[in-house]
Amino acid sequence: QIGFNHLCDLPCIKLQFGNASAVISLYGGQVLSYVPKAEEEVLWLSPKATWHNNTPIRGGVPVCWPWFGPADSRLNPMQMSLPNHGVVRTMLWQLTEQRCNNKYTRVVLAVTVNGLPYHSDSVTLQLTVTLSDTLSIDIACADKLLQQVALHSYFNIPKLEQTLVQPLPQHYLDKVSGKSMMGTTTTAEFTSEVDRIYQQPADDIHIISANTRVHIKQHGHDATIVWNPWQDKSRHINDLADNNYLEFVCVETARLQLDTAAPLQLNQTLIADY
Ligand code: TA6
Repeated sequence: QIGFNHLCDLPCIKLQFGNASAVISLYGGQVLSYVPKAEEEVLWLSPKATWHNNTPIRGGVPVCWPWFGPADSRLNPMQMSLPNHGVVRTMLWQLTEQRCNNKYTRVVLAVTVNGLPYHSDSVTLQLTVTLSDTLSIDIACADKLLQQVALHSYFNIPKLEQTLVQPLPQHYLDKVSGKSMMGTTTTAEFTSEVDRIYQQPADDIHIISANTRVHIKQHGHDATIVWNPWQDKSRHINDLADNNYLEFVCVETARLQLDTAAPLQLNQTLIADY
């Protein structure tokens, strides 16, 4: 089990369904833990994570909205200094609905954002977390403003050097070199820093590490991001301890295209096979 001692003052909701459980933080609207069976933690949470001083929680499933990474110039016309990955990671969300029956346990959280630099109205974003024999996370926004979204999931892995993410498109944008790349396989492996954006990936992706396998089903996405900071980058990240990079990979379900009129509706479902 992950230790929450360092986040003991964080307002959280715990979901239970049979032997499965999940923990969701109201700060960030962020799933922090998913245990499908006794003692098997699917998600990774940094032992140095904090939620004070406007810091996003490092780990679990952060919600990046309404931009991913630094804000695109269309989302930041005044060239203001804006936080990486949007504004809702450091906001307090409200619990708006809860439901429990013999098929699932579900909660709905919402956050209303005012004063985006390119949009004058207030906008509400809704997160639905459904725990059954899987963990399903839905993010939705009825407003048709320009927006990107990513579920920036951190997965707990037993052995980084034996971890594979597949299948992925061969073509990707490599954020480490800033170049567009054509790989030779449909698998991502981790032998140095990895920070890649894969466009138009499959709906089903697997993370295989030693004897564990997590199946990610995704909908409403147009990109998958795969990230591990490796040793050097980790040293510059305050809320990561030196060797923490060996314990996680991020595999993120995202909608990054701004030229779409479709309402925002993104889903990531996690199925663990341990
Ligand atoms: O999704 C990968 C990424 O955009 C990386 O470039 C890396 O910076 C990471 O997210 C973490 O960002 P954060 O703002 O949480 O430190």
